[in-house]
Amino acid sequence: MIAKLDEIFKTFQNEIKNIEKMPDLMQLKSRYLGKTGELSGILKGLKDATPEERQSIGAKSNQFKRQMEDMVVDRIQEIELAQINESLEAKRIDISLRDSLLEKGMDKAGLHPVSTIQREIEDIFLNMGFEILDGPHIEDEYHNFEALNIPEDHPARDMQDTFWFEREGENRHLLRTHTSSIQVHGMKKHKPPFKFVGPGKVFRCERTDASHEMCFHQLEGMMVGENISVANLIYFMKTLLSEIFKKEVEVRLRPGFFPFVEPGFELDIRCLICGGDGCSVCKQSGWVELLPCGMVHPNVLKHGEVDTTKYNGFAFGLGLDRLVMMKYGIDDIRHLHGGDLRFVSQFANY
Ligand code: FA5
Repeated sequence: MIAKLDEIFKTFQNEIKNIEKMPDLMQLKSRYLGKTGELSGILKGLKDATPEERQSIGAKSNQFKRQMEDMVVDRIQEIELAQINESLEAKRIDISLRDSLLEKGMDKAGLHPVSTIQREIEDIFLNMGFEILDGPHIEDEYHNFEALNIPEDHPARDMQDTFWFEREGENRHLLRTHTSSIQVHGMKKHKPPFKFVGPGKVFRCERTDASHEMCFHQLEGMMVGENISVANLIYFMKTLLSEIFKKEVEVRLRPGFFPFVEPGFELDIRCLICGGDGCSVCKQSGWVELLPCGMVHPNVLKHGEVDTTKYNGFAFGLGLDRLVMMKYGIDDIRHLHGGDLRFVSQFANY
């Protein structure tokens, strides 16, 4: 029986070496170590053996059993490692791929037109001494609404349909509906006088059409100092538009209501898609809302810990996507974010 045990162990050792796949290994394990396996067969035969034989065979078979179990565990690890290596090899990034892309003429990458215009505007404002600030996409009620003079239950909250995060209680979180929240961060960060712009994505739960997206881009601007006037605001807005369009564009200023500015204005641009005749972008009005602005409301300055007896300021919120549409004559905002490379590559300056 001892010889038989040795033989079983030897053939097990030989077989397990050649096993490459997990199901085969499990089969081998049950063939040798299972309830009806080879080792159990030996142990069952012990009933006819002498007590001494039983003891020595029992001890040896237990020792083999343990060794075989250890070998199975080791082999499992080896097979798993081989599988991981195999899949890593299959998914390996081929850094020489560029050559094949080159052959297909796909070697170029460029900026999205919204990014290009954002950078152009940042440069214009940097040259005028403004700083560039960033703010989080996920905001709380305080920064998006309350500190901007839009308390809870204020009807102005309905002007911007909001994506809320599911959580009850005070100061709930949301996806910022406008870059005006950057005003609040900026005021907390600086002592007046200061001036900054803050570009970024904003989110609104609204139905899309030729001029409305759910996720679009704004660029906020804020200037706070002594004796800032509407004339200063108009100067900066005019400089911005003439630098962007590199030509005279017709604009109109009309009263606009935003709780965080007083007085507030809507700066509209004559629709460059239809030349003012009326189209789906300007909703047949001939004008496109582009640049709401106004003098910062004292309540907002107070939230920013600005001394309102000494300082005042202006703010504006430029819609970047619509600006791109006007600049390049794009008749539907959805082209901009549809992910069609054939469309966006027309605007990339490689
Ligand atoms: C605001 O978001 C204010 N925070 C702007 C502001 C800042 C006013 C500072 C005063 C002082 P409004 O909701 O109008 O305002 O949006 C500003 C601009 O974003 C619009 O003029 C338009 O160009 C653009 N815009 C608004 N909604 C959309 C939309 N759904 N899709 C694309 N662009 C949009």
